[in-house]
Amino acid sequence: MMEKKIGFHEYKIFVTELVNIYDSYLSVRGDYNDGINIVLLDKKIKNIVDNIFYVAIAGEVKAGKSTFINSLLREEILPADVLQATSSIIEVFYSKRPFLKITYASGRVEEIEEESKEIFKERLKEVAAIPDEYRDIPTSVLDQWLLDHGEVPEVNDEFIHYLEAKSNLDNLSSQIDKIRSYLQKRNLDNITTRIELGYPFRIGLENVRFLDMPGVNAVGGVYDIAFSYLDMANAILFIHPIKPVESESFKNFVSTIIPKKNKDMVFQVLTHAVVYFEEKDRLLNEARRIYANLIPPNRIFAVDSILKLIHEDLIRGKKLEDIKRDKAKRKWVAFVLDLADELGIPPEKAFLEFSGFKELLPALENFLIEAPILELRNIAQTIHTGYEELERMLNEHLSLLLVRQKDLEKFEEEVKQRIDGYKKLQTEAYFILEEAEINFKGLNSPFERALQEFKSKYQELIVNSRNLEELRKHYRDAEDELDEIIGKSLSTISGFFQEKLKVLGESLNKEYKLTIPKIDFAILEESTKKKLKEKEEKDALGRAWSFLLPWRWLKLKEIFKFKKESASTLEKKLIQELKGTAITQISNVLDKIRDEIFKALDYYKGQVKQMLKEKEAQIERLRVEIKTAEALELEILQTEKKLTMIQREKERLNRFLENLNVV
Ligand SMILES: Nc1nc2c(ncn2[C@@H]2O[C@H](COP(=O)(O)OP(=O)(O)OP(=O)(O)O)[C@@H](O)[C@H]2O)c(=O)[nH]1
Ligand SMILES: [Mg+2]
Repeated sequence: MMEKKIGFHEYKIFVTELVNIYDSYLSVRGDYNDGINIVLLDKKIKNIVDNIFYVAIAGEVKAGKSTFINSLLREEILPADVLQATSSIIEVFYSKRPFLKITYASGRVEEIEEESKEIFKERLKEVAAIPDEYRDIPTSVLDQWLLDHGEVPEVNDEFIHYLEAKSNLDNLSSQIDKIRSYLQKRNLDNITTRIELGYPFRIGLENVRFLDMPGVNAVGGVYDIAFSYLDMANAILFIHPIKPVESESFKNFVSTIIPKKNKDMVFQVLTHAVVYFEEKDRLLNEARRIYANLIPPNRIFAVDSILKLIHEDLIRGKKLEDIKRDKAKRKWVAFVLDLADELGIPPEKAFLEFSGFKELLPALENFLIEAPILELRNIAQTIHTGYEELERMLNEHLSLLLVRQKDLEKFEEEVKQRIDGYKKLQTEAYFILEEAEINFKGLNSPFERALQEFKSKYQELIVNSRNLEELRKHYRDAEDELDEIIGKSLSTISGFFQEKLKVLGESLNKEYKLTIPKIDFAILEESTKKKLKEKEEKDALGRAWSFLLPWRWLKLKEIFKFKKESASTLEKKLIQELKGTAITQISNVLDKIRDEIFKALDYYKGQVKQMLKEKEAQIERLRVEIKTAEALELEILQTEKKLTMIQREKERLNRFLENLNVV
């Protein structure tokens, strides 16, 4: 759909323009009811303006995630090292005021403000990195235990057995002292739950939050929280060294960790490209071929973060000999300069050129704004609909005013005609409401059938799940499919009303010159959907979901009692239990959703009744209002002026939509 690549810069210009368009619309519209739900439209505009894009940077331990973010952000601010590993998720984003905010499990918040980047980096190293001596024990499992139980466990055989089962590590009994010493040091007051780093980065990505994730195969697995972050991400960049290009962890990541609906958000970024400079193109092509069934080729990139950082150093006027003092860079400075010379590329351009970021960045920006651009288009179209409705209303009003000015008798006649039309409208609308009731509430309604089908499909999938991963995936897919069903049902309902009202409107207009106002169904649909979604998350699904988190399985006390059994027996027992819960939860959620859809139907019905009332009042007003000739003339002039303004604004909107359409 996108022909020209546009980025955040252009996107921001579109947003500003739309906000202007919206402000004019509000003032032109005044108190007229054009059927547009202004409260919701307002919310949409706010969302667009405050929209934050989350970009999750995932990958194996030491893949180069932190270095990659640093090079994107043009600051060496996240600790990156051959030794120290990132163990907590760090949110990094643009902020005029530099600050580092650390939230601990105890609720304590530590904030460091207005400090230099070195101080932030040091503090991050202290709180977000696993000390070297503990790298071979499952620290994240231990932390999770402390988070869940709030007390230090007794480190005995049982506990070691538990750790081994959870982390897939063997021989932890030889590490008993280390585990004890680690647990001694950890408590809720030094386990971090959130780390936010705001800094005045020299980039135009003010609305983006980068998430530096711990390695996916970090010892002992991933924290619960990592999954929530992956779920809310707008793009997920999986970082992997370019060699070896074949990666089990990437396949695993895409097929078991990422829920279906987020699969289209994954990029693969192959790092360390300069190290294999000669083979880079071949390796990139190979990756595109190997992963063809997982990810489209235009979402795989080869980059070198170190080269990008050297490029940034040069831009800041750092001298080559100073850059070379950095061990990670030294080798590559000479290498690239040599290569640039050989290929006849100016040395100041070479580092960026070979870094691969020139290709990656525009692609990422373009991808991130694709969805919001659609939203801009929707909003613009809604405003356009509003204007058309206003135009219709004002034209009708104007024509009546003109008749009244010329011929009072004819005016009375026309008003009478409309009142007859209104009576007819009332009866017809009543039939429409009746029909809606039968269509959408019956046992045989398509909506009810979809719910029943959904139920049996997922019951079967859940019963047949062979392990926790499968169970988790089915459950997550069920949530997404439910979204689809809700969406479809709502649009069927609004489609029904829209069509009926359109047909009715046309016949009334012909016979009685009566125009009936439009109802903004699209925007209603979305708000109902959102409402349902929030409910869902807060209610049963949300709770069931955290209950299902597989890496929490041994937390269940009654299951922990069977500690003498093998891990696989335990897992089987747990799966049985979870399956039962999942099925009950799905049933409960379906009942709730049915209720909500019925409420939505009632809401639509309310809107139709409201429209009838307004129309009645409008005609009544027209009839009883006595106007002097001057007042009449003034009103005619004002109405004409308003119509010209609408014309101009509509043209502006059309230009806006045209410009959007070329991107
Ligand atoms: N040449 C080269 N070296 C890189 C590149 N990316 C990372 N490195 C080096 O690889 C090492 C690990 O990089 P990090 O950024 O710490 O990796 P990480 O994925 O954040 O590691 P953890 O947080 O520990 O899991 C560092 O020594 C980096 O200098 C790259 O693109 N090219
Ligand atoms: Mg890191």
